[in-house]
Amino acid sequence: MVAEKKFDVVVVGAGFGGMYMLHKLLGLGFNATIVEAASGVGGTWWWNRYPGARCDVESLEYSYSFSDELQQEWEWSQKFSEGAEILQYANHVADRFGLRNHINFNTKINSVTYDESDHIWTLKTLNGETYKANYCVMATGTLSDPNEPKFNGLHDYQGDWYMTGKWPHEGVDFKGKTVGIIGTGSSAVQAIPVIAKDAKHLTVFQRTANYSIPANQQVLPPEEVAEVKANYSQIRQDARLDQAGIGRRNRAESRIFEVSPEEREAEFQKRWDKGGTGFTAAYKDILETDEANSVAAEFVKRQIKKIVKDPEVAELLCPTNTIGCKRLCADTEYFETYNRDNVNLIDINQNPIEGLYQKGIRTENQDFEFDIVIFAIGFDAMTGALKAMNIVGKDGVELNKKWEDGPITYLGLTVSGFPNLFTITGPGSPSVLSNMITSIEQHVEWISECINYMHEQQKVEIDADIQSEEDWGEHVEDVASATLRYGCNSWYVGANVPGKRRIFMPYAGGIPKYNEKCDEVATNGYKGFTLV
Ligand code: N01
Repeated sequence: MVAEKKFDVVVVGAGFGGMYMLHKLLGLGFNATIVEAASGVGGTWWWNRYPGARCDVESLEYSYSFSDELQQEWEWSQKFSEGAEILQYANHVADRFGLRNHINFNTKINSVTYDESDHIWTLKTLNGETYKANYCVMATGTLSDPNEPKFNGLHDYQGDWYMTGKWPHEGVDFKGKTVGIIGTGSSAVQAIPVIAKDAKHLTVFQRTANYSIPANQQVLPPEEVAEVKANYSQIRQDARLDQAGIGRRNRAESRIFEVSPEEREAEFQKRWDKGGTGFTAAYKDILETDEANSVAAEFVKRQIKKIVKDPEVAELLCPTNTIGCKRLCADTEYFETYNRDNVNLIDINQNPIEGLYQKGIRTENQDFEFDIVIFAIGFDAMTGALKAMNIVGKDGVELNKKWEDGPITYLGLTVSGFPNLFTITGPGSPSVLSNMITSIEQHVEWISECINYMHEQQKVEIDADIQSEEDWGEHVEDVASATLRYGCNSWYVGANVPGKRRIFMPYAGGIPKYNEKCDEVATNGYKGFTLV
């Protein structure tokens, strides 16, 4: 019989959200713990160890700001950090702030139930343990529930297969191997150039061509690091005032047709050469109007055609949707890779995949033999990890049932009927449309202040009002529908998961407006919530 463990707060997940949440709660004197399914910290970076994995937000900004000592002492080596370096940083944070002893690794939650008589959440784990807590914080990540491949014949396939989102920690040796990869999203765009260099042959199966901007990866110049470190506090403040939570983003004030064609060509070229996803911030209206968007999109397509030597392959690689509608990728020699003799591209719209067979992938027109197949097919984004935990709130209402028609939240932080439970970067918050760490820090600070307020005021339950939740849901929908992101079949709207209700999940109104609303709610005694 395993004893029950009782805490003030149980945090689920030891990624960047969970670790800062734990640090904050311990600092306030709460009895808090983390439960984590993995055997180490780092969340997304613990799982996504595919070749080429790196962050598309610059290292100097994709890092915690809460401790000046930490940001001054940590040395990032490259402009965009590799996954392994981010994982080292996560481990450093866990050790530096003494978090490790408060984390229960290899502990996967499979039910979370609220008892309204004593206002206690009960979390049960797969290995039969029970945790009880007054508050529960879900720091379970937004892209943490990878889509399992559901292709016909997968079990007949006798080669090795891997998912980018659950990459083996010992690595995969591609030398001398024939490899097939399904998917051309951010994960594949990063993995393909690296795998192509090692493999005997690589075949890429593309359903939708993707826009990608070169990362222009480089070793961080010491003078840039010194300048950022000298101005960190201003940069971090600016990040909280930037739409996407990036302090040094050069966001243009003008609209695209206010400048001459020569001027915008030069601006796009400058941003292409600089590298990274700041490309779509060149003009205010790129994500607002089709006309503006197509000018930016055409620039990128011209670059693809300049890079890729085979005109047919180049044409296939040119996206047909609006730029920025799906998450923009940042790459290192992605398009150049298609000039290699050992790489070919299959358009599965013309030649659909029927499934796998003993030796590889079978399409309508051809059988492909592979030693290794890689599924880079994305995630059940934003809701997958939460739904997998079987969360049951007041009156026995299941979160999965409540969210059947799409996730609805108050501020992306709470769900009505699920009191004392918070989500970090949940649906309805800027989350994946922002620098995740900027958003995580704001959420953690809001949640810890809220829990502290509850404690000081001797309150035992906080629950979002249904009306506030509905109003927020409408607002999230309104701001999303005003952007071009609303229109295409992206994981932002759940279109990549068959049967998932189409709803724009992140908050597209930008960080400043969002933070202002959160602050207003808190300073008005948690307006829109009922406190018991
Ligand atoms: O997943 P994706 P991802 N048959 O969903 C295709 C973050 N991230 O893991 O577009 C054939 O973007 C699918 O095709 P389509 C980042 O936010 C960040 O690559 O649906 N193909 C698509 O091409 C990113 O956006 C970094 O038509 C199928 C691909 O698989 C998010 O994670 C690095 C298919 C999936 O692309 C997800 O990226 C990596 C099927 N049945 C990831 N199902 C950073 O740099 C899906 N596809 C921080």
